[in-house]
Amino acid sequence: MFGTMLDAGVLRPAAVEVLRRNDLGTVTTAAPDLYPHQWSWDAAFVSIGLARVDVRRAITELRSLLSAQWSTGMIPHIVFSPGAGDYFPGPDRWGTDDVTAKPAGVRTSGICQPPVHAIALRHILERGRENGGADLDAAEAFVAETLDGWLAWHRWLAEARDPDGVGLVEIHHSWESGFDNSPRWDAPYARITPGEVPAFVRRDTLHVGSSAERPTDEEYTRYLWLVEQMRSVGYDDARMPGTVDFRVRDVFFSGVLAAAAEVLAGIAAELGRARDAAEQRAMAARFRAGVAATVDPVTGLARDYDVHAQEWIGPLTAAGFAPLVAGGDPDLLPRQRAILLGDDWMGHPALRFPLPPSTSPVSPGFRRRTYWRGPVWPFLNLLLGWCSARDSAWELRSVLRDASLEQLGDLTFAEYYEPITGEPLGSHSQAWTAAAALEWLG
Ligand code: 2M8
Repeated sequence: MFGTMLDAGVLRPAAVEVLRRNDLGTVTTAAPDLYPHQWSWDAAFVSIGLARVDVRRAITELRSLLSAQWSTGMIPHIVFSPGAGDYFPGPDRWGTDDVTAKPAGVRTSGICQPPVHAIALRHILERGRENGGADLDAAEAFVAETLDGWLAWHRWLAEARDPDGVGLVEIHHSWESGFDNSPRWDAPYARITPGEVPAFVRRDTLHVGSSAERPTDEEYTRYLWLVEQMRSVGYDDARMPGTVDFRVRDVFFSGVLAAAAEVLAGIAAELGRARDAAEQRAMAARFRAGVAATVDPVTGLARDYDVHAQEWIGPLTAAGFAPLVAGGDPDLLPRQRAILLGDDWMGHPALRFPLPPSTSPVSPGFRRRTYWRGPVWPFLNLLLGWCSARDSAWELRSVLRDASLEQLGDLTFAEYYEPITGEPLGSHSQAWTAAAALEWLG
């Protein structure tokens, strides 16, 4: 049995210490050895946790990320820190150095991740307002200074990745989803025959207890093939859809955009930017509707769509709860909450803690120890908790909070947890896990 009773007096300082040890000065590494650079959506969650401890350091985290924003509006999924530890694929493999849209002087990947940043911005503003004084001034100044950057990010997603206005964001690599090797991506990847991929040596498997916790070499070959394809067209937005073998409308990513656009609309309105606020509100409505339209009437879960195959994607994963993230629909949301709390998910009798596994335990694709194929991800529970509070779904929020705090009481701050035994897996001292603990403690 893993997991201990909550002792906030121990959990909080331990979480603060994890963020301190991952702190490179102006960026926080996603994890000390496995991920020694700044990741886009990790940075947003990290700043939520940091804001509970040090509002100005939280601001610095987002400011650093935004300084790597491409002129297109895209926020890259990795910002490499010079001199930090080895990670594969590193900047040379991404080959973005000559991309003119990338700001000079930073090295980044060439893809993006879900846009949780405006939600983090809102948290920073709230903490600044609670604390008052210099924190309030810094938070308000930061929001005013960066609003245009966050707006440009959302606009790029809406325009470059949903040019037909379907209300779903198209991704070109499963790393863009953040759910890297989820069973969601098995069918699209199975249809890809990788071309020539330069030889590679993985480093990720060196930093986990067992390589079975990570994606396979076959999966990595496909991941790297897509990088070769995108690189061959210089990451040019206009040429990507005609080039890449992976084109999927990602329902969870789209749900995040809907939620974030609504939040950014509120922030823009507070700054007196009525036109931008209206634009973000319309964007939120468009992506909420796009997400709702994917729901499978039989399972009640939202689905991704494979553009090349022109097929819905079936496996029962946590991404199916994208409507709970997107918010809005008064009929759909209670039904989704009942499913989430039910026996196929959080209420499954075998679970160590009532927390949603990344893949349903009743799904044939469920793998208890393998990364995005089954383990429980603490940062995702925090996101679902925030959405529940936003929608006054207090029962769901309280189950998520109590169980999360109990899980995190093991003080490993693991990247993910085995759902049945509660064993910590992947990297330990993962920054966004520590941040989730701080935010749950409040
Ligand atoms: C994982 O992804 C990276 C590639 O981006 C990897 O496996 O090397 C995912 O869990 C992703 O969602 C996360 O942002 C990243 C850093 O924590 O690790």
